Amino acid sequence: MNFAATLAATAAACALAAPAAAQFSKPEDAVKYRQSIMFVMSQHFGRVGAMANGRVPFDAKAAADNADFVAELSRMPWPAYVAGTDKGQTRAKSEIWAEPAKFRELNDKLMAETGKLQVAAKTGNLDNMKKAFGDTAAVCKSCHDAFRKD
Ligand code: ASC
Repeated sequence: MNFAATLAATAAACALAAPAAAQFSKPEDAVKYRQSIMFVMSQHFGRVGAMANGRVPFDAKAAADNADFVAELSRMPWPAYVAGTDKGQTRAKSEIWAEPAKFRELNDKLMAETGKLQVAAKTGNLDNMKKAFGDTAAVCKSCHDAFRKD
């Protein structure tokens, strides 16, 4: 790999590895923050899904715009899984903190798959988007199955 390629690869790796952390003055704020992001992400992902599943007509511009939001939002929740915030109004399982490498791997997978969804939505091709939507939803589900109560 030449220097420019190494630099680009390092920058990309850092972008994934170090999401900007928000500041939380109390544990409940970290819980509320991550739940808020997950909620907004689900609203935008749901709009892509409605098109992927044929519930609403495919609108390439709306699909691309929503997929952009999903990809951006997918980078945000992880720093809010602050140690000790598996108590109170949260469905986060303690396994998140007991198995951090597994949790981290699924965070990374979500960011990777939503990146692919973003690219797929931009092609304007419904079949591409359906495939990427399914792959992304599968990552949502595997993380929820492992790390979310009920
Ligand atoms: C959504 C949403 C989730 C995921 C998940 C995919 O739209 O709110 O939690 O998709 O259901 O399996």
